[in-house]
Amino acid sequence: MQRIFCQRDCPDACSLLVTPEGEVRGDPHHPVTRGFACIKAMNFLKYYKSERRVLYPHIREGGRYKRVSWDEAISLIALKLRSILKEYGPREVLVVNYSGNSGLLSFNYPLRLFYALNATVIDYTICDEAGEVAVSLHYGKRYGAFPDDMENAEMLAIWGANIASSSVHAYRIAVELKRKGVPIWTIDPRRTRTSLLGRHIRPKPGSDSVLAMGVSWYIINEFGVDLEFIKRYTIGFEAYKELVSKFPPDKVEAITGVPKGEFRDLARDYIERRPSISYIGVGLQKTRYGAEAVRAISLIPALVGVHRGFFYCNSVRDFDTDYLKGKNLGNPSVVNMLDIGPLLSSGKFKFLYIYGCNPAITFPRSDLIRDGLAREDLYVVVHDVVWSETAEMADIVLPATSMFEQFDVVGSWWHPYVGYSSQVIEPAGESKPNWWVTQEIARKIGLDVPELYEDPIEALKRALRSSKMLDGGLDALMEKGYVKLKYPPKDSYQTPSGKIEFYSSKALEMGYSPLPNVGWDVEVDGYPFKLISSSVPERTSTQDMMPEDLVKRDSIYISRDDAESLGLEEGGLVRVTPTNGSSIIATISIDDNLLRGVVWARRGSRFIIGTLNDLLTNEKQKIAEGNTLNSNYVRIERV
Ligand SMILES: Nc1nc2c(c(=O)[nH]1)N[C@H]1C(S)=C(S)[C@@H](COP(=O)(O)OP(=O)(O)OC[C@H]3O[C@@H](n4cnc5c(=O)[nH]c(N)nc54)[C@H](O)[C@@H]3O)O[C@H]1N2
Ligand SMILES: Nc1nc2c(c(=O)[nH]1)N[C@H]1C(S)=C(S)[C@@H](COP(=O)(O)OP(=O)(O)OC[C@H]3O[C@@H](n4cnc5c(=O)[nH]c(N)nc54)[C@H](O)[C@@H]3O)O[C@H]1N2
Ligand SMILES: [Mo]
Repeated sequence: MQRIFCQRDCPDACSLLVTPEGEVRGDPHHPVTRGFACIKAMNFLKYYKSERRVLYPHIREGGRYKRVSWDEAISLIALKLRSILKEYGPREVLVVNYSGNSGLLSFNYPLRLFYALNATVIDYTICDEAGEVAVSLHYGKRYGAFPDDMENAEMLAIWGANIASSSVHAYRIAVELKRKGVPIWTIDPRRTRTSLLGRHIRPKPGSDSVLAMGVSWYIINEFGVDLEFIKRYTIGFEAYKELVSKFPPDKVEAITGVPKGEFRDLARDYIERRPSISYIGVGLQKTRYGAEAVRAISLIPALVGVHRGFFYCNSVRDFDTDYLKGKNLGNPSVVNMLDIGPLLSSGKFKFLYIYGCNPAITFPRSDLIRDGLAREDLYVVVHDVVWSETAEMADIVLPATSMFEQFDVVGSWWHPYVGYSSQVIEPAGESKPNWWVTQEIARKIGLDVPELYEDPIEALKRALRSSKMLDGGLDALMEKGYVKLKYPPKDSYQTPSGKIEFYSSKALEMGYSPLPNVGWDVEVDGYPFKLISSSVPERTSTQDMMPEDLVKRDSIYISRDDAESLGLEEGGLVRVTPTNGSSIIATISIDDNLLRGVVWARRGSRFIIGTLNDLLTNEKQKIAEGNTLNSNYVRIERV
């Protein structure tokens, strides 16, 4: 049996076996995959063989796509690129990439070309980055609990994550814990499969930093903190205590909508059931005060004396990704990816290269992204595995190999294993890996920079060679398949004081509040519904959609009470209008898992008219200019 490591942007980063019959199985020997794969993986090979595959390079001519050879495609790209560089300068060349393939090589290597050109690259703010910065303010490095810590937890509190969908191997651990009688809490405005595992707290979306204050209030004022731990491992507790005192239970109840008895019980479990783990999801972080909520939740374990008793993102690694990206090759301009829609639609940029990303659906103001992609004076090249919504608007579409058809090094942002993924299937059609395409473009425009042509295995070797976390570098990975990284111990804190900083000196230095800046989303007059969205088990973001799925349209989900008060029935048509001036038309679905005042849609939704992300703004959080995809309010009317 042959093995690959899944290159989807998912915490589980599974080891997948391909049977001689062409079936995908979870590797029984991998310590986290443990013999089972998600529903997406079971369908991968079918998906990659579907009609959606891009098999050959295509150029758009008179509104239709025409197959061309790689040489023609690359020559045309080089011609365009050269003339745009000459006429408008390198900053007008933009590269957009993100989470299509999270392999080290696939993600990073193509950027070398754009660094060398001094073009414009993006700042990756659309997912979890703000929360990562948040954790680092108090803890130094961002790592927290690993799967085995979760397995040994006496209590699990899952904040703003639906792991039954987004991390099925974490979900399995949670199921095992439940079986052992370990209390499981889920903090999510929606009822989900995850929340059915135990007790469910349903805050108003966007109010988690306040809820974390409420939990901390009970720990500090009623159940008692671990003073020994606080003295030995933290600084700034007095200031933190004062902040928490501003959020007594009644106030927290009023803001979050959660009865105080509920978060009091949660607080008691935090103190009585140690070690506990707070699993902090990306969902709650995608709000105006999302990173602040991550700060406040991550500090609860410090009150009760558990070293790094949280999980948010463990992807901190000492690999030289700057080398893989070619950061030393130039000094590109950087724009926040949340701003791409407004920038493109206002005429900015003349050449756009997109790989591993589907911004026509996934970026906020996706309506403006599509307006931009349609511009006559913008040349758009898309390298993708399938005919994505973005590819369908490109001037040139290039075929990419799937994760089974290329090699790469794959890490996880949850577990500590890194794997070497081999090519196990012949590339479909004329598809090529990401690194190959930008090498060819560089060659055609005649760039005299050796790093642009470096053998990708050599590049990986160099990027891994100085790692202290990975023993033996790429050679060890290739020989063993996967290696467990050595993370620093849980009780080492890489802050200026060497302790957990309740009061963060680094935050002060960066212009942020040294204590969590507790806040919450407030309803906008005339827009009574909060719109949130999240992952679903059968797709990763916009991937895994079969041709027959694409014909269907998604719905907007609403609570039964709200539907009744608006006179809406299942399947009825509505117009949804956000504060940003756009609007969409969709069918409505009644969902008993929703709170009043909250509407939900699947990530990547495409409606009868418009898409989900047309409804979002590009407003940013203060911390790391992170996204606020879950902080939007809308109006809903029958049509
Ligand atoms: N099957 C599948 N797995 C995936 C993905 C996928 O698309 N499909 N995507 C991957 C990626 S890129 C990511 S980033 C992760 C994301 O996975 P998660 O971390 O689980 O995050 P989300 O799916 O965004 O949202 C999870 C939950 O947050 C809740 N939520 C929304 N707003 C709030 C709030 O203000 N407070 C609280 N407490 N909860 C809130 C939603 O109701 C939802 O149930 O999953 C990864 N795994
Ligand atoms: N409303 C709303 N919007 C969201 C979110 C949300 O929760 N709600 N979540 C946000 C989050 S967390 C994320 S991570 C982003 C994800 O947004 P994107 O980064 O756009 O991710 P995908 O939708 O998976 O699209 C990736 C594309 O890469 C292609 N691809 C896959 N593998 C390869 C490869 O090896 N090479 C090349 N060249 N292409 C490849 C896929 O076919 C697909 O078309 O979406 C964000 N958008
Ligand atoms: Mo993400």
